[in-house]
Amino acid sequence: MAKSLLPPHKLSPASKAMVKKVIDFVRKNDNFLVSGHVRSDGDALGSQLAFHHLLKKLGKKSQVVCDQGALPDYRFLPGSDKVGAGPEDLAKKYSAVFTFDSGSWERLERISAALPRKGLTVVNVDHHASNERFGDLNWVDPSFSACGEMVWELVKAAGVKPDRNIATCVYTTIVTDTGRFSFSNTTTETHLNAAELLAFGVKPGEIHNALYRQRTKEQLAFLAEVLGRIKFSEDGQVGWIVISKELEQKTGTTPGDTQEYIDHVKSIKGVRVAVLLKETDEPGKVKVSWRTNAGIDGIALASKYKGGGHPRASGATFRGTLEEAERVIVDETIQFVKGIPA
Ligand SMILES: [Mn+2]
Repeated sequence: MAKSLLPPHKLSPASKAMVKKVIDFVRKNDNFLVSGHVRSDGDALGSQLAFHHLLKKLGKKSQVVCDQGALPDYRFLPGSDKVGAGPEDLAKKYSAVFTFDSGSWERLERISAALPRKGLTVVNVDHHASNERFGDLNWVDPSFSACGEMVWELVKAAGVKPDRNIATCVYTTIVTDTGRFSFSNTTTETHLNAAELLAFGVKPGEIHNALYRQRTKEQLAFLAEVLGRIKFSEDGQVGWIVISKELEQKTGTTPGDTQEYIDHVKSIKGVRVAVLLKETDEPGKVKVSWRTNAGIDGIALASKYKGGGHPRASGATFRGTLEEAERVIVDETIQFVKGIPA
């Protein structure tokens, strides 16, 4: 038989050992809370649901609860209709908590705030380089393009037969976290995993339509407003947008997932760092995101504000007004970029 031209999967020895540890842990316990970072995105929610489906196959009980629940964009995911949205949805007792795609315990926000961390066994599964290793078991591997790929490793190692539900959830994690296979985290491994998932009934076109072709006219009008407000540093190397509550009122819509806006800024020729500043519902709290070119460490920019993420995509919370945030963050970013040769 001809030798396969496909490269083999690569999994680090450390991750291989963690997969085994996590599966052993699952087998020894019974009732799990499955959670992820606040306002769970495609990767966080897809990971939680894929893992929930895996647990079901293993005969285990689990409940998925994340702060703000299943956001409208991801309600096509199998199982999303049963996702809890806050502390009021938590059951009384769990033998363990699994967190996915969350760099810190606090990023579960109202969920972690409502749970007694000390009395709970926490398993932390994540691919953020800035992860704080807050779990009793920590499987952190930034080489994965999506946290969902880590769940896929667990599925394969657990010896269950993957089904379309699991495959759809995992595929969604990859599509969303790689920017539809376009970001620098897209690897051979990413495509090998995607190919495997297709073999279990994933329909890429259907997932793409569910994720990117369900927009309302109001959302597009909002995007138009945002695009009209992009600002640039003098040398054009830093581009940014500010999303205020006032803009939401003016357009009568909410921005939803803001990843797209910042990606538009980053798509402009010459822009080495894109910044997004978004007023939150909490006064004095501004959400900041960065997207950077290779060689510019977004985690370094975010860590000053106790944020984190990935080198090319990071975020933090700024305490102050939106105007202060714009002045301070943009200036710091411009200074930071100046020090790094293109
Ligand atoms: Mn992720």
